[in-house]
Parts: sequence; C-alpha cells; structure tokens
Amino acid sequence: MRIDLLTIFPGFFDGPLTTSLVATAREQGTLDVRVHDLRDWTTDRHRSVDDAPYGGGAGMVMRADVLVAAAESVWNDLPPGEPVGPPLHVAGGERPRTVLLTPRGRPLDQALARELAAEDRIVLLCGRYEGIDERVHELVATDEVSLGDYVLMGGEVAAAAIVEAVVRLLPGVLGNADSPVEESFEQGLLEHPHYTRPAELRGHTVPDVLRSGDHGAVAAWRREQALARTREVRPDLLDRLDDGTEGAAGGSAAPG
Ligand code: 97T
Repeated sequence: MRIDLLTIFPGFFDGPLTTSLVATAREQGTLDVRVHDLRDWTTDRHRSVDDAPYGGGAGMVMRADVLVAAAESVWNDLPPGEPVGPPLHVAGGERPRTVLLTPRGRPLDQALARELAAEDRIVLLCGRYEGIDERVHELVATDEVSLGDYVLMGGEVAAAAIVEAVVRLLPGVLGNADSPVEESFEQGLLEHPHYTRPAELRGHTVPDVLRSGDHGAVAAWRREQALARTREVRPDLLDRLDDGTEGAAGGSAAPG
C-alpha cells in the first residue's frame, strides 16, 4: 500500500514513520509512505499556505490553490511545479481516497481503518490554521475524518493515528496470524484484562482461572470481563454488538 502525507510540518512524521511496525512494514516493502511539504506548491516569495478570510474575521484560512495543486501533483505522481490542471486531472480517472483531517469529519473507528487498509493507496491531507478554504472540501477531499470531539492544532496527529490504525491491518504486518481480529474493537468490545508474571505483585494477584489450565473457563472469564468493562466504560459499543451475546449474558446497555 502507498500512503502520501501532505503537511506543512514534514518533520513531524520522522518519529511515527521510523518506529515499530510502521518501520518494519516499510522495510518489508508492504508500505510505501511519502511525506510532502505543502510549501513546495507555493508560488509566492513568502511560501504562504494561508491567507486572510473573505468576509473578514480573526484567524487565517488555508489556501485552496496551494492544496489543490499539491493534491493534483501527488495523485498524478508529478513533482511540484509541473502543471496538471485545469480541469482537475487524475491519472486513471478516479481520485484515490483523499482524507482531509478535520474536526468536522467522520470519527475514525476500526471500520474506517479497515476500509482504508483495503485501498491500494490513500492520501492524507493535514490542515492547520482556523480553517480550510471550502473548495478543498469540494475539489480535493473524498473523505473527511476526525479523531474525536476535541480540538487539535493541526491534522498531523490525526494522520499519524490513521497510519498506525491502517498499517497494522496490512497483510503480513502483524506477526501473529490470529491478530488483529482478536484485538479490542474488532470484536466490538473493549479488551479483557491481561496479566503476565509475577503471579503476585505487592499484594495484587493474578485471577486463579488464568492459572487453572482450563481453556474453556479462561475464554468464558475473558468474555465476561470484556463485557463488564465495556458496559461500565463504553455502553454505546454494546448497542452496536450484532451477535446478541450481551442479551444472552443478561446485561443491559443502559447505564446504572
Ligand atoms: O482540531 C483539528 C484541527 C486541524 C485538523 C484536525 C483536527 C482534529 O482532528 N480530529 C479532531 C480534531
């Protein structure tokens, strides 16, 4: 899979792209990531990516001309400065999934991560400033994605989160063939508690069932724990469970 990142802070991604499984996926050739500096598509002396808002008001707006030119180059695998449009042109006719990170987007979840991981390539566009010229939404973004209901200073952290969520789903990236299906959220539940040695730590012991050798009892205990934890912290997830287990277990998704 190929991932193109468009940002005014290319250095931000140095860590996330050279760490852990993302680094391994790149070394394996499973993942081809390219980071692009949006300022490479500016045409003025100051390399401005923002400007004052039409209609007035505080704060700056990210320029559509720069972002459209950048996206078009990246879609068509052309260097900055190489003219492409108008009209908006894409090799092969269809834009690759181009995700604009924005607080007004669809909240990132495991279903969206799976969707994006199924693509040959995706483009992640990191906005900054108080807003983005609406024509970027119209002309560039095929998807708008948010990390959640809080405000960041820009889209970079959200883009890095998408890279992690997507890359771990690529075939051959996780060592264990059973993963990632076992993981939290893939089952629609939070994960059960985990323990490793020592069996006792400062008076806190490992539940006996986990040391019993009874695999059936262990599986039942883990399921119960996952359900109880989900009911406590994320009852909204239980409403979406499709296998009916919660009903059969006698629990309620309602708080209290
Ligand atoms: O708050 C933001 C500012 C710019 C780009 C993205 C965000 C954001 O993404 N998820 C939550 C907030």
